[in-house]
Amino acid sequence: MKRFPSHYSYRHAFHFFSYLYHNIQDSIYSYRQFSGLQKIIRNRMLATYFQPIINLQDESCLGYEALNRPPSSMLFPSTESFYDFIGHTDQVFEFERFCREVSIERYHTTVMLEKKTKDTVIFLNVHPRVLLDSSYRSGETICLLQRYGLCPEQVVFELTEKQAVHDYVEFERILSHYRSQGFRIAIDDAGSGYNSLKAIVSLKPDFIKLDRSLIRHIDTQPDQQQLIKILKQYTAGSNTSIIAEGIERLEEIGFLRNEGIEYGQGYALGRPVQS
Ligand SMILES: [Ca+2]
Repeated sequence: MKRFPSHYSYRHAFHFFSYLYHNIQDSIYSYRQFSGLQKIIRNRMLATYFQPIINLQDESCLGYEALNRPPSSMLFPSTESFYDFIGHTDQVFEFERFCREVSIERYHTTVMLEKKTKDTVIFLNVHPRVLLDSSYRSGETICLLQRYGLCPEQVVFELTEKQAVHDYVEFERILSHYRSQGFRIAIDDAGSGYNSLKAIVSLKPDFIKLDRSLIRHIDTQPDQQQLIKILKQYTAGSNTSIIAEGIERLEEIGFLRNEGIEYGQGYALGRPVQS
């Protein structure tokens, strides 16, 4: 029988223990992140910001997107890492329910009471999988809205294409259930991934939120301008409105307004304000 030289065995053992060590370290870190997430939910430690969505044609305010951010910590160095982590756990529903509650409750206090507006719309970021959950569907959301004097017509669910939808026929069926109750749908981050065109064609959303990467410096970028013109043509005569995200310069507002784009969001129109 062939014997390997002893240095091979040592090296092999070293790699194995190193592999084991890193796996254990990863598991401990994941466990700490998981405990951190539960603590955030338990103690309602999310900060909610509201960013206005403005009608570019008449400068009125359509509504506000609720943005929920975790406290900064070593466990979650960025908001993206926090949301990525949740997507890999079984806490997605639990977290979404929590987010929906704090967003609506704080929208009532910050926007409706403080700004004394009753008819603006709240845009809620929702994981597509959550809409399939029966308890989300069973009228829980409507009870929550009634408690704060809101109606379903004032709620837009933002579905990001970053979380893939596989069965569009089934998904469309679920969405029509929400729509029949008055809720509206937006495709979020459109243009930043692979599925946005498919989602736009299949789901016929009420709003298309164009990703900031398509809007930045649009006043000087002919390729981006061409894309916006095509999308505007596509939505003309339909019930779909376009919201341009990430507007940071007045020149961008000018271009989009001239093209007839209905709505915009971004620092040049209003920064997110903490509730
Ligand atoms: Ca969004």
